[in-house]
Amino acid sequence: MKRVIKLNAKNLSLLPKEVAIPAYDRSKIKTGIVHIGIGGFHRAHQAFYTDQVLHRNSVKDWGICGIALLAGDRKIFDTLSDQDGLYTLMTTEPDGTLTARVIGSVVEYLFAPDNTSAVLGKIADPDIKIITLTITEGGYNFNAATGDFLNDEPSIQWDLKNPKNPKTVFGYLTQALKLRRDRGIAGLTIQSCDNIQKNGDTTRKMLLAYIKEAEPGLIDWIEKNITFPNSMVDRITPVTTPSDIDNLKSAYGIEDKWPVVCEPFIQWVIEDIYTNGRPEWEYVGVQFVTDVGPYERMKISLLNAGHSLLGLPGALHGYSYIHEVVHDQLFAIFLCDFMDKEVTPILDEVPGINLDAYKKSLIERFGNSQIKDKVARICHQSSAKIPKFLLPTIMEQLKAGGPVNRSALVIAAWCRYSEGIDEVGNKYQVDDEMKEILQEKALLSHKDHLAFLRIESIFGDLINSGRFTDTYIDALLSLYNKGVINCIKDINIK
Ligand code: CS2
Repeated sequence: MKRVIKLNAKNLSLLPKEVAIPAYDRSKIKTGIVHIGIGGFHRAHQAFYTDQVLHRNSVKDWGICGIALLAGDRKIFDTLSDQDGLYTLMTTEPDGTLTARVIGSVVEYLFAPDNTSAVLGKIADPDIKIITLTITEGGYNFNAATGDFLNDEPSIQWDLKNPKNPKTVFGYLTQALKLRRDRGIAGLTIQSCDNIQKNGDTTRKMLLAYIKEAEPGLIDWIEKNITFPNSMVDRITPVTTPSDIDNLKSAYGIEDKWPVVCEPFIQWVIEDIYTNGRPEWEYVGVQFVTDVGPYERMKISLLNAGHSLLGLPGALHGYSYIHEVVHDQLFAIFLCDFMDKEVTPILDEVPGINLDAYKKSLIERFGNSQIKDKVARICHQSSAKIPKFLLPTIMEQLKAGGPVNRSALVIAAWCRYSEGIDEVGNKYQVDDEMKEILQEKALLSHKDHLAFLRIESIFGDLINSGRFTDTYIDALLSLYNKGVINCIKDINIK
């Protein structure tokens, strides 16, 4: 039986040699970045890149303070507190080779619901030069169809009425930036790391829309002192399971309450418009470019939409994992045809990227059976994802007169999925902010076939495209009558 060592700063030197540990003195690292939304993805991606930067001699200014913003985030805060901010990143190659590395870049952590003033003080601290965000696609709080900020959301209304005691990222940023301005502290960079096209522009637009209501006098200062780079982020990071925790213990003797599991692949492409300095991430593989647009579009419309294309129909068929779906030849062909025929024609050239090789690599990445990415993770919050991942492709293809039948089948599968029961008869929870309306309209769709598409805050005026609604109704009726496998077989021979 292996000796088991609890992960914390004091025990680092006791860990087995094959596990890389921070080789820098963490006590000398100053916090320069505040990250809001310290979940698995941030810990697999930005914190990993930053950990590598901190290994470079003389870099001391770019430690991360991780903010757990929501009441439900207490567990990650407790884990980080218990482990001195340390956690293990477990990367698994398709052949099963596991690499474990302890990441040290998260040097501070705060739980916002218990410590609002500390969070505001931290963001206003002159040492903080960058605020990064992973607040999920839904966290930007806009109407998918119009792009307008949703002022009526109860949490936004709360923040408007209780500015000193905010709950949302918008309320926090507004108060903290006001402190910075009032204290004469320099501006900073606010950087979204979520899967939204033009994620920086979107963050700026939504924050300014909130500030217009909450603190209009601050707008001018923000415009002059804050930049919002766009970026494309990529690394498949499944939800950590109890068996991942056990594997880490049995393979390396490390007791870590919340390690992160991810694929080997990683990519980050960023628009280089920082207003107050940044880490030299380019030395550890990050790409800085002047126009991120083509990279974002490529990634979101191929990888993220590709995930939904496997996830929603795959779940209906009763699959549990993404690799199982893509190992099914029928689904693999369906995905390849979607990428080639519906997405590729609307993509711009992406500098330095061979699209054929990129698409091939996606099939391999989705097929990595070692990372055990659940279809449930992909289907979760589809109402926040589909409008960003798939609807832009549909709208462009409708404009261009191009094919939309594979995309329409994905939307029809989403409708059918929202009933909460798969084709094998298994019931599941539809885990979505909009689940009531999704479920209601999905059930109604058996009689009124366009009911689901009439959810305007998701689909906008898509309902007015006769070409789309005809294709969609065909797909939905075929799903009801023949099941998902036969629909995919039919579409694959077209
Ligand atoms: C996934 C993403 O949530 C989803 O539906 O497509 O989390 C995806 O795994 C990441 O964006 C990969 O970079």
